[in-house]
Amino acid sequence: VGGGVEKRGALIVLEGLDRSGKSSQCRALASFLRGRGQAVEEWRFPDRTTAIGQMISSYLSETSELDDAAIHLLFSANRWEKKNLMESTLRAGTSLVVDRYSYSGVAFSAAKGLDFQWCKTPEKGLPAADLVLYLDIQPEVAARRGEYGVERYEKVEFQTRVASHYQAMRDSTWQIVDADQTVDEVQQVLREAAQNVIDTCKSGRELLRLWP
Ligand code: Z5A
Ligand code: MG
Repeated sequence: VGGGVEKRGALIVLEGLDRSGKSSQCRALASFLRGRGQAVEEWRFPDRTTAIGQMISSYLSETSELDDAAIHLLFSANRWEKKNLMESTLRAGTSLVVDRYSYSGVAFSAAKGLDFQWCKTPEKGLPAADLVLYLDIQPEVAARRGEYGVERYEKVEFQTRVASHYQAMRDSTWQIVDADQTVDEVQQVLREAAQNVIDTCKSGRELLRLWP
């Protein structure tokens, strides 16, 4: 490093309302970038493979009840348990394409009525995304897509509140992408933005923390 800015992989996060297309776009983006010879891993939060992730999973499928603050902290803990691996992977030069992150954590819990600033606190110190690709869609449009309403939170009024909290977190790392286009059209936009930020991080960019 020696005074210079660190050369590393990029932390790229996909966010957006339920059924905005995050999971399908993440998969396509990661495989496109790998096909171009980039070192890329595809991650998602919640990471349901850990013990904490399994508690979250049973909460989301409504087989267990949890206090809103308690589930908020579990979602956050699920990111903290992956923090070291996230950082070492980035520092090894591998980029991460991540399906949901702290921004989901804050937007969803605040939409349930928890205090917005309180929701941000446990996320403080986690790596900040280099690029947040926000898949922008009207809740009514998302509701017409497959499987809406299966898990918790998927009501239109709730999604409208989620969208307003997402909006309050926008900063210069966010790119707003119109998600009411074909899968391929959305993917084109994501590819270009992702490639640009990967190039920037490859030539050197400080890894920042949430939330300055
Ligand atoms: N949550 C939280 O509260 N706190 C946290 O910290 C975190 C999460 C990390 C589960 O997340 C819940 O956890 C979530 C937030 C909360 N709330 N709920 N419910 P999840 O990531 O496991 O949610 P999911 O059920 O896997 O997916 P999703 O996010 O709701 O959907 P998506 O990934 O954005 O969309 P998709 O699966 O890619 O596509 C959905 C459907 O739309 C599918 O049928 C596609 O074929 C279709 N689709 C996709 N793109 C298009 C376009 N462009 N046109 C037409 N149709 C499309
Ligand atoms: Mg998804």
